[in-house]
Amino acid sequence: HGTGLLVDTVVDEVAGACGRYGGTVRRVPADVPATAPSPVGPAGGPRRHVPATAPSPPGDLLLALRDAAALPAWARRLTAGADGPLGDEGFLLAGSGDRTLLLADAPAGLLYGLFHLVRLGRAAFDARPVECHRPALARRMLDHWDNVDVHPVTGQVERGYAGGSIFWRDGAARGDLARVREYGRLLAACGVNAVAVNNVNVHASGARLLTERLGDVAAIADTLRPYGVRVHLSVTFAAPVVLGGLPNADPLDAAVRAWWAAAARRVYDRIPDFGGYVVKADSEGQPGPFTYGRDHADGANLLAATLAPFGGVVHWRAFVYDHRQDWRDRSTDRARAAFDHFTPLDGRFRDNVILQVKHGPMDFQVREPVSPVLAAMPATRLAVEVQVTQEYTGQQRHVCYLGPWWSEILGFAPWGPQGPTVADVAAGTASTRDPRSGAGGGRSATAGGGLVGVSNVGDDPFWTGHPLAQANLYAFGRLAWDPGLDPVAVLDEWIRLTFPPATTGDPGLVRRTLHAVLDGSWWTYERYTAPLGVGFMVRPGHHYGPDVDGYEYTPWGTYHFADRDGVGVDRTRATGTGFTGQYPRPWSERYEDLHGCPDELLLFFHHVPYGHVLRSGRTVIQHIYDTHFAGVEQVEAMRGQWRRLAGLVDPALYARVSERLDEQRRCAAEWRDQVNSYFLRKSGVPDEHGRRIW
Ligand code: GCW
Repeated sequence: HGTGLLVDTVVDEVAGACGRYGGTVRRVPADVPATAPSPVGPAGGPRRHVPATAPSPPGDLLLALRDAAALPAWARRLTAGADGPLGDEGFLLAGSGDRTLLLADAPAGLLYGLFHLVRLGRAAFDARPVECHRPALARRMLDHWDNVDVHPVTGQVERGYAGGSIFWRDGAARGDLARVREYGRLLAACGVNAVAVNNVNVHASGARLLTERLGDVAAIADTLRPYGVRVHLSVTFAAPVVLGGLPNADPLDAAVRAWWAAAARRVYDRIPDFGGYVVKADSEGQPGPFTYGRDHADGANLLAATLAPFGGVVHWRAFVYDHRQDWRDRSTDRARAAFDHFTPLDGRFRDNVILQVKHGPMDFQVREPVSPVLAAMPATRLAVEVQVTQEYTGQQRHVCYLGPWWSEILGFAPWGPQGPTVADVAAGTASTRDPRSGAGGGRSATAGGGLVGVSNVGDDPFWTGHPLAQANLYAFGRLAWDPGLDPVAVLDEWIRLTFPPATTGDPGLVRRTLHAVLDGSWWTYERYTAPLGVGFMVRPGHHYGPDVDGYEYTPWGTYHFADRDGVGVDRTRATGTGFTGQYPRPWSERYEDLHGCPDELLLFFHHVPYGHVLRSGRTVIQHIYDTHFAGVEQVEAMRGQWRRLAGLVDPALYARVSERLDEQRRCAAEWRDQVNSYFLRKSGVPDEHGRRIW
């Protein structure tokens, strides 16, 4: 029942699926007489129009909008008592064994429900009591770091490892809207409902998407809309100057305000459901309010005020730090920067400003503590930003399933195990607490900002370069919908949806092998790269492969401070940068305490001698050697496991993964040998097991 683009999408999807299995689809519009022919014919399988009162044969699946028409008696019986609201995107599922019912209050709910049925497969038609599903996070968004022009340093897609952009090529829209439509379908199947279509580093052509190239954005929005995906745009804070010819972009200047207000009106004329802006301001050289002596709240509120009448939001990024620091200056700590800049502004942002906070205080490393900003701004809408694109986790040449990492982040409880989690903060359901005193209680926070991921998709035939990196895209959407899901179960869904079971031989082999390769791959990557949370040690610029001292004497604020005696960054209050004090209790105490600090973060918080004994009982230096040898062995094992799938999966996919696993093995060995040799040479401490170190 019902009308509109989204309903048409659902009908198309159902028709396509039923057509494949020889089923039939009947569309019963509530808004046309029961005997009239269906006004909108879905593409796909066979269908006929029948009166709404026709009896449903066994095996039926009924999809309906709850307020569109009276439900048949059997459906009313199945859902008796379940009449709480489902929201814009939620759905209800119930089944008697021979009839299955999917209900939603809005068309997007039907779409998500339908993809849920697809995940269930045959089990969708089992008898089941009423289940209600609603997303935990309202906005589940992917940011594309896609440039419109090919940028001389960062290329078509900044930190993109999957070919070119699906939206832009060589300074213009690609116009491949069929691909964009497929992308919308993919996003809806994962649960993603928003995308920003251009890089947060806004270069000249990207800036013009807001004005003369708005038509290109509108075409993408039109194509994604049927899948419930809203489009957002990264804008430059200097737009009034670079696009509008104004002398300045001061957020308190009346002409600047008028310029942004007119820009917003033009955007909403073309794209009535436009999501809003993403802004990287005063960060890594991007323009911002600091130029005019204003702060981030002034800047964000200016834009937010112009979007508010139309229901848009501003995603203002908290990734602000001094990228020109003097490496000799030990008092400046990049990890502190976001907290120091933003927490004094808590309570000053408008309701439609979302502060978008990277999950860790540094920069998407394989291991970091959770950003303390997430526990320190109770009066601000906060979004958590993760990196689906694998800039620091193997660049989609290495297998690295990030579901377990995101799950750990979202489940982290900054106020201790009884308190709210990071997912609660992103959902807006965390209670407010004073982060420094750790005192509990308080009113419920404002609406949350959701989860944002930097996209890992490009025009590659497998979408993500490494075919197995698709699992990260899928897990991102699923964990944004329900952060409590088990990441291995999510991976299992992806495997079952992506790889049909073998029809001959061992039917479980493909699934078991993919689990063996992917389940622990994040920990494997961690083992052969930078140890114990210290981070970086990557080749500057492109960030691929090892370079232990690559960033050590640079202005970027990412140091490990290894010398002949020890390694790590002292971020304690007692003797270091005081960063541990940005956390509420109990973490401020645990991180401060050399013996309480979790091993995996030890070198993030402490500078220790090589002989320091970890909670695991091993010394730091022996841990470094052992994990680096083990990491490479695990990659070798992954390669062996994968080889068992020759002939069992698509040959092109098999070849692509095989070639990447070879590269992962090569690169992991390079990491092992450079890291181990570096620390052997610095410390002079031999490996207890006498293994070869260069
Ligand atoms: O991790 C760093 C990347 C930059 C990126 C920046 C950011 C878009 O190396 O490429 O710029 O973060 O998040 O803004």
